[in-house]
Amino acid sequence: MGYYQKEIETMPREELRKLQSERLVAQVKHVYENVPYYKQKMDEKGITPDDIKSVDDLHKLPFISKADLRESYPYGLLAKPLKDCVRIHSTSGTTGKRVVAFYTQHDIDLWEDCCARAIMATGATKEDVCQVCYGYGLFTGGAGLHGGSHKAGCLTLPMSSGNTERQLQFMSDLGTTVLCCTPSYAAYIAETAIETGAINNINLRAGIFGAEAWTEEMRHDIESKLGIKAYDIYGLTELSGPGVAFECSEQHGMHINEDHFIAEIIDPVTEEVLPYGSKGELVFTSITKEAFPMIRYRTKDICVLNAEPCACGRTHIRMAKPMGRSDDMLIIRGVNVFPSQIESVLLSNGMPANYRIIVDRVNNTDTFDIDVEMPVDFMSDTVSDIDKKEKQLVSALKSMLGIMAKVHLVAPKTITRSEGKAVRIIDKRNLY
Ligand code: DLL
Repeated sequence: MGYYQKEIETMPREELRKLQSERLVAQVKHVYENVPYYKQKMDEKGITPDDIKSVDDLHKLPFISKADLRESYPYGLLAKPLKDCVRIHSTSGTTGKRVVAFYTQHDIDLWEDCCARAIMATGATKEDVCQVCYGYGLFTGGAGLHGGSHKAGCLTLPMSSGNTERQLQFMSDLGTTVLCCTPSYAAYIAETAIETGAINNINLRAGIFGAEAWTEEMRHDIESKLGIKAYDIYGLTELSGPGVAFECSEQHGMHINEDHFIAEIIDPVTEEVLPYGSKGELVFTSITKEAFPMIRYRTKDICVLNAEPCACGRTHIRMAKPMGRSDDMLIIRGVNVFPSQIESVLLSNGMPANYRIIVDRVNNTDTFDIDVEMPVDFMSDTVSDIDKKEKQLVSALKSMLGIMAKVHLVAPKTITRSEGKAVRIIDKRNLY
């Protein structure tokens, strides 16, 4: 359904591999000749561009990490003269130096192609009205989906995030059919639409939600509240932005735009490359970027790759929903906890996706509290009913995580809503 670049998206695997190999060889030569930082890393490993003849040689190349990006900030990884660049974007990181990514016009063009593929995979055509409520500015979400929407020929509403009632007003007045925003903002929009009755005046058909980890339970919740099909989209600033991978109508993993990016899964500790189907850290190599190429970039996203054929006909491999970044993984009393596991338990127990995880350390022991907003109909419950419901959640969480959390059901509307990427963790242990 809805191909944008069908001959590429359905290219036979052998042909795709050949294309990847040609592009990889050229990309490696490009960085070796134009980026002293890459040259030095390759020299240290005793690798020259002549050693890279095809995708089979990818494993010989050194990795690059966020620390390398920070060390070389701002121009150290630039592979084109600054005068040939037309745009920068930057990560939303809150710690350390930001990462700044550079784009030539060619880079923007290819990035927008990737986003157009994602939009058209929802079945969108020129008849659609696409409302972009990702943030515009340094964040890549707004600009990426905006450019993709133009290429797909949709009528584009460049709303940016925030002012939810105005979003709903435009959605209803202009007949928006495709909504692009973070899943947490989509949940907020759905909540407001239901409360204000705006839900009865909107005509949404699909949503393209990404930029943060979200669960299948959250997908079903948003789909049923807004009456749409919700598609996942993945990407990161370092690689251009959204559109590195996107879901098709099968909604079973995101197709990686493999004509632009080669994906690997590695063991984050040993750095060994793992076979498809294994869980590990996602690593990407860009093969078409001019200004800011990434060779074996360690994303820190924990994920699984799937090379099984997809019923949609696309031949590009799929990545599962990332569980979250290894950075977001909490280690509580020695146990690994991902916020997405908590979200999954809460939603499958009928709770809304409004929660906050608070971790602290008292007398050398981790404390683990979860504030969860109760649905409005709980407000008439007795204290002992609420107590019982909290205990049920504690027990469901214990079976998923293996450790006890204290659950506090709090009044509706007491947890701040997110208009961009949700901040759900307060880890006070980091303060000591
Ligand atoms: O979040 C780009 C983007 C914008 C993607 C809009 C999708 C839609 P950054 O701010 O650099 O870029 O953050 C990248 O966000 O490494 C993941 O940890 C996380 N992330 C992005 N998409 C998803 C997703 C944009 N669909 C980081 N599921 C990545 C889970 C995601 N995590």
